[in-house]
Amino acid sequence: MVNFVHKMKIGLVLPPSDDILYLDVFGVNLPPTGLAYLAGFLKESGYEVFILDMSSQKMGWSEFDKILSIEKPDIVGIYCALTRIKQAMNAAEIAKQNQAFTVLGGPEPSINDKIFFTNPFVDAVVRGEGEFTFLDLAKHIEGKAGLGTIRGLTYRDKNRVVVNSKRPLIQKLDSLPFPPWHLFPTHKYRLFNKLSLLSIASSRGCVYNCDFCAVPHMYQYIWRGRSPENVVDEIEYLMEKYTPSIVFFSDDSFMVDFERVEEICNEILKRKLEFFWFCLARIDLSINLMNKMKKAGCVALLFNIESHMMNNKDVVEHAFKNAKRAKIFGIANFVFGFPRETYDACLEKIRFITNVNADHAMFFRNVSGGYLNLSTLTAIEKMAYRRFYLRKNYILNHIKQAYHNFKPEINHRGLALHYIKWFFETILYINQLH
Ligand code: B12
Ligand code: SF4
Repeated sequence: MVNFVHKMKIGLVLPPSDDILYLDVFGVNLPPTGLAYLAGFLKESGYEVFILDMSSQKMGWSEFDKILSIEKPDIVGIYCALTRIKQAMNAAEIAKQNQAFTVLGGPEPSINDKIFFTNPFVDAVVRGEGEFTFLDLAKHIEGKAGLGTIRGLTYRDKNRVVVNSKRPLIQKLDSLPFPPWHLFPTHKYRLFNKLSLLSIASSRGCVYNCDFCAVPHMYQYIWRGRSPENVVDEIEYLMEKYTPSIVFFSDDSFMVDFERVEEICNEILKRKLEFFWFCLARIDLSINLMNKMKKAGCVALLFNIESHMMNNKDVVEHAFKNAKRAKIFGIANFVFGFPRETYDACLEKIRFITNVNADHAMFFRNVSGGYLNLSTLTAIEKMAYRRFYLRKNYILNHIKQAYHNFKPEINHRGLALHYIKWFFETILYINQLH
């Protein structure tokens, strides 16, 4: 890859999000993984990059405007998902007023590119994987490429919107640089309000095709995994350079290939790396693999419980039971407000989750709307937190088990005690949610 310094400056922005209850309950603030890989790639390609994580820094619009007027970026790239549409549009408007070329990327613009051009301040949208499309766009701004030739780009050409052809996916994910986290406000990325947290994506895409999900469209129904060696090299780099207390695998679908997950664990164990991590998991994950993951430092598994799984309570229950046996926290993720989902169906979901013996539950709202409006969904979300967490037996059992979930060898960092303190505070917080 070319490695010389261009004069151009690129600002990458994470706008604030609408859906924040789970952040407060869990004291969690997850890093923007996609922007981090993009930043690493653009930097390595010779561009000056700065990050504005408005979400984590609780940055207001006037501060955002002020920073742009000082930094004077040539291009402002804005991440956008469902929960950040209004905010991404607002960011584009301010960036445009500061004479930058504005480009949106991330899941929502990838699947609904055209609607973003109803906003006159959006110049272009990058669909799907961002690295090479953004690089070509930067070359265009430098006068070295025409917009019409950039694959993966949708752009405004006077009064019409032009959708260029798809960009082929990156063949070797191992060749991408590791994220330059020092450009990000890493002190804000936290779990349980305290533990420092960074993320890694060991693969991209997914082989499944759930109808509500953006991932298959973003990544052309293809899954690509990095080699276990390259993944663990990045973990070593994270631990040496940034020393996070815990690492989150924020892959779209981490467990497509169970064998590769096992190889990653073997590589971690071979290199004797001692760190804690957590990831999204499939409910058919075996107890043997859970045990191996535990040995390699995994402390929590996030299971997305989709509505159809509620017909299969035994399988879901089994997954949480296995997680308990492996001494890993089993966390259930639930979304309320799918299209056609009724109030009663949401109550049924709450009953379900209080009966499958999960260690934790995280609840989200579908902010794009269905039958139920957002204020009803917010009330349901709060009710779900209360009904799940404010159960006497659950609280007592959870405390008993919590200490044993952290590997004693690395527990000298005080994780277990901190966790228990956080747990009590959380129960008190949820108790006052109405
Ligand atoms: C991990 C994850 C979570 C985690 C943590 C989120 C986090 N902050 O890390 C948890 C479990 C908490 C979560 C929760 C939710 N999530 Co989520 N999540 C993901 C997931 C699987 C991975 C994100 C990731 O880090 N990927 C790895 C990086 C490397 O990939 P990437 O982000 O896609 O980045 C690449 C490109 O998108 C592009 N790109 C990214 N940013 C930018 C910016 C610019 C300017 C450009 C040009 C390009 C670009 O380039 C990057 C590198 O190639 C995504 C799937 C996805 N791919 O987005 C869903 C996803 C983002 N989540 C989604 C949703 C809906 C939710 C929830 C609302 C609940 C739900 N499941 O319905 C909640 C609410 C979150 C919130 N309040 O914002 C949807 C968003 C749909 C949409 N149309 O926008 C996604 C796409 C999954 C889906 N089911 O469709 N999520
Ligand atoms: S398994 Fe997960 S990532 Fe894959 S299509 Fe379904 S919801 Fe999306």
